[in-house]
Amino acid sequence: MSKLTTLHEFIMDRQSDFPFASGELSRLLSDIAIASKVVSKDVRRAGLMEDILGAHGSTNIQGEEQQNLDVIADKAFINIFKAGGEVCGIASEENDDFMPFTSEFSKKGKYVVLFDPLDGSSNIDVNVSIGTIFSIYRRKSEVGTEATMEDMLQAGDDQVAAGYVLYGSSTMLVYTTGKGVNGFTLDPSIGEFCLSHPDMKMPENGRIYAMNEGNINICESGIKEYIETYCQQTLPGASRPYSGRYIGSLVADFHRNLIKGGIYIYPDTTTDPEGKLRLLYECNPLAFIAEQAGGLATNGRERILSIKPERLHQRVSYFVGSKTMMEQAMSFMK
Ligand code: AHM
Ligand code: MG
Repeated sequence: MSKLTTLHEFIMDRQSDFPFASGELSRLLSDIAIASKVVSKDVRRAGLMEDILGAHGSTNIQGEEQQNLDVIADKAFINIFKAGGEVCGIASEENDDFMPFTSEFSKKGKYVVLFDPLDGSSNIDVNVSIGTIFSIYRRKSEVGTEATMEDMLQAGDDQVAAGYVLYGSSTMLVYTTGKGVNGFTLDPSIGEFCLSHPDMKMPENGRIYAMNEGNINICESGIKEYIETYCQQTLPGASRPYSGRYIGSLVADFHRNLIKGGIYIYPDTTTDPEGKLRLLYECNPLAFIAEQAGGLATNGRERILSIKPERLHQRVSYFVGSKTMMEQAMSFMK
């Protein structure tokens, strides 16, 4: 049996990909892996612990009810970023404002992290896959000072790394630093993420579409036309229409489509006129991974990664998936 490559070994091997790298990004990625193991441990015993499941009794900036696990995950990541010294500030889906770290130690950090600590909150209490999504940028402000809003509002194209952790049938960490996408599975017996999915590529075409179809009549009519034309017909050469699969956890829907090929659609609707998903915490990191794996991500018209963010909690219409399916879907957008 060949020796497994641990995430830590892999990160160290790849450090030389970055000229003049001083190891901070490597340490930051390792810190993310550690925090995600802490969260994974809590997710795995959630049903047994009263203080882990259920509502926290608070709402976040978007007016959504926070779950205990949202808050636990948020704290786990923030604590490790504060302790690590590579990060000068963060922005999280669960916090109203961005958080500059005020210690002299953290002010020397070169990076900011924007993240959704626990995506798919509505699935926590029903034992369905959930995840963490993160996005790393080099700061714009001067090292040694406090992080600024400008550090946070960078276009997705400026990401230096992005990834997600999926707490599914196993716990997986998938990330990119702009040189391909690699996936690691947590081996609980040794407590290590091990390389299980090297150089991930999204199939160029697929047969799975993921959308909350309850919204089909309150979104742009082109989406209904695309789904009726391509997804719900038996196309020439096929034996049946595409399969509709919607988990309601973006990370899980995205991960399945990354492996099997597919398209995920969350458009703006009359009730959510800007869309539901957040550009900075959800859409940009997964768009970076999708493009690195050969897929596409748009808001229906333009590349997600080219959008210059204006607000921290900005929402966008989101289409992400296999290249051919994305091109077909985009051709229906007026
Ligand atoms: P969350 O970050 O509060 O969990 O919201 C994001 C989630 C996505 O994971 C998922 O794809 C979507 O919201 C589901 O929304 P809906 O229930 O409207 O289909
Ligand atoms: Mg989310």
